[in-house]
Amino acid sequence: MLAEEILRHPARAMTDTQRRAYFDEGFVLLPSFVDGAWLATLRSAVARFVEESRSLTRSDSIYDLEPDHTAQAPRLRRVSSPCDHDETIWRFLTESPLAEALADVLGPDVKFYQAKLNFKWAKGGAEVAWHQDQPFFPHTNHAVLTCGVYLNDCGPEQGPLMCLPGSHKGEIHDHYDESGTWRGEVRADVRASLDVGRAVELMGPAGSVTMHNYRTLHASRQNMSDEGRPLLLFVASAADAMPYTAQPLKSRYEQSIIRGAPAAFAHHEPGRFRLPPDWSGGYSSIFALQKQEAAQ
Ligand SMILES: O=C(O)CCC(=O)C(=O)O
Repeated sequence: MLAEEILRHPARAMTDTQRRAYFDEGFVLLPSFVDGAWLATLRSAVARFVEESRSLTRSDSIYDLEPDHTAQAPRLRRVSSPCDHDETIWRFLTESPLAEALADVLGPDVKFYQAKLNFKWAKGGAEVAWHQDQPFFPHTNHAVLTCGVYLNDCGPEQGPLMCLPGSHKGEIHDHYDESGTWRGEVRADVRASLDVGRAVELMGPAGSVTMHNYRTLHASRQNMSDEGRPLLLFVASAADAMPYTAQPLKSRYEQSIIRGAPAAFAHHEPGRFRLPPDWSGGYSSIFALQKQEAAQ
């Protein structure tokens, strides 16, 4: 679905200014969007994941661990497909006002693609290098976005998500290096050409929501502060956007309709872009991919 068609539907949860900002800049921040009750529910789910992870000594298809993770001091980098492992997270996505906000920028028919929970622990939580999401999961049209829910307050020292305004209207960059190895980030020459001084840090109190289009260039710094930065991420699309490649983060909810109805027609936008590696066997996380750790 194209922006003009989406905007013809009345707003449900966002203001028209916020919807316009998403389409013009390629991202938007919804400060304090999630209410206290939902936030408490999500934090309980996160605490359960952290408890579960204590017994692990290596990453697996669900839990991606930082190298210094221990039972006494758990350091999870990511939980893949958290909705599949805690039903309160799926209920949050489908029953809270977040689903209405997704419809505001994706159109009335909204489809789930994937979910993950990125921790970015205090004192060293890993950085995420500049990248676009489209090269990871190209779709037939560009009505695809990632939305993030900050579960703690997030300021500049916690490594907030940063987006480059307008970059969703520019080039889709190669995320392979010169030798053809997947890097999961833009090449050094592209990185050097980015005007990162214009990047906007998306920060706010716990419960603030970020949304960025899958073509928007984004990154986040290491978290060297004393506070963790758990960020619950959902990727969703218009129902008529079809993925070209296999889903690396397996989920029983893949392609489930969150709002509205399934598409009767696929919508294609023209373009030629490189396909990601074959991840039909799955992968652990962007952190592991950018650091070139062995696939799990
Ligand atoms: O956690 C973050 O700061 C960014 C995550 C991200 O960009 C991703 O997982 O694709």
